[in-house]
Amino acid sequence: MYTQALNARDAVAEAGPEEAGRHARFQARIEAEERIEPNDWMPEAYRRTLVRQISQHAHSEIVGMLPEGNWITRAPSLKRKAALLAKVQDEAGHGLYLYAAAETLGVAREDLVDQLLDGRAKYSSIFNYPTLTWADIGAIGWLVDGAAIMNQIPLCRCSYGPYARAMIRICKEESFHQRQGYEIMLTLCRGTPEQKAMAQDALNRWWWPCLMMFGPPDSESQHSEQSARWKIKRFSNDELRQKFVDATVPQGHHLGLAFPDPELAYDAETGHWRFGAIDWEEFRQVLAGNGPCNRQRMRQRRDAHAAGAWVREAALAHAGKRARRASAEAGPASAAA
Ligand code: FAQ
Repeated sequence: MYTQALNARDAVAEAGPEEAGRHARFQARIEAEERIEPNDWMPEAYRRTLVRQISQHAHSEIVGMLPEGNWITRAPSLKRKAALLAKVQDEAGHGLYLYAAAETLGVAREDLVDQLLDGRAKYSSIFNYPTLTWADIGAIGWLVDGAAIMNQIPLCRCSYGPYARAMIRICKEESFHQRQGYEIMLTLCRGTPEQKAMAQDALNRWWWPCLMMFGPPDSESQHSEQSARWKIKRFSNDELRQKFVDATVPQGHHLGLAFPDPELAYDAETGHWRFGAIDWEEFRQVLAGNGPCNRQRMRQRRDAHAAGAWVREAALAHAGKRARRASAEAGPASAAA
């Protein structure tokens, strides 16, 4: 992290006074809370950071459809099925807004998708865990969407305009997702002892992976310092993790569930819930491709991409036909212009 920041500054210093002036003016705009727009000058490292984060975020939304997608055909009622179908479609939409936001930075969506499919790009660790029972759909909505909102509300104020604007709509939809998940958990917890046990089991399996969603501890986060300086990140990984724990623990207690952490305790002095040590080795393993479902998720994405090739070809052919028809109707004058 520190090294990267030094390198960025060294590069500016080496580039000469004109370049240094451009960087200083850019940073002044950031400090003044101005939004940076696609046609504005920006440091190459800022552009690359955004492409990395926005594309990984888009991939997460797309891969994130898979664990819940498994339960669309097995939802326990028509109402639950309709809500889940709509939620999964929302996630596809989020992926598309985010790819579009990344494209404003001069990258092609096809290249970003290739990076995901050939394993060069990351997506959120959380989507490498299995959905074993219906209660997992409740836990994903309550906890995974809950964690996503905690991380994404500050991104609505991100310095890059297209990303910030995409996040506003995404957050509105995520908060509906979170509530539908909590309502599934509430229904299970008020149901039979077996249903409550399913909810407890889902919480036991999802709690720790959800805490990992916020990324490595601040002391090991490579990008945080620079991203905070550029006001891409407004809170650190650890700050957001703590906010999530503080918001979620009372919700779990309201459900009558116990958290799988014997060290979880309210600290009246700080007003925060203290929690036990996160297993960062598990996180590293999941990022390295060795989580419970990494291989299955990537196989499903590659298969879906291959199966959708004819749709992309047909859409391109249709767009080409419309463009040719429009230019023929406009006549030779417009073709000459
Ligand atoms: N999983 O230096 P930092 C959702 C990587 S969307 C995998 O701290 P940064 C909606 C990180 O990329 C969930 N990789 O990095 C939904 C970096 O690797 P790199 C996704 C992770 O960027 C709900 C390296 O570790 N949300 O859930 C993870 O400053 C339900 C070092 O880390 C977003 O993407 C992880 N958990 O902070 C959908 C939000 N954590 O790139 C379906 C936007 C870290 O050097 C169902 N992203 N890494 O190779 C962010 O806010 C940030 O990118 C962080 C990481 C906070 C995730």
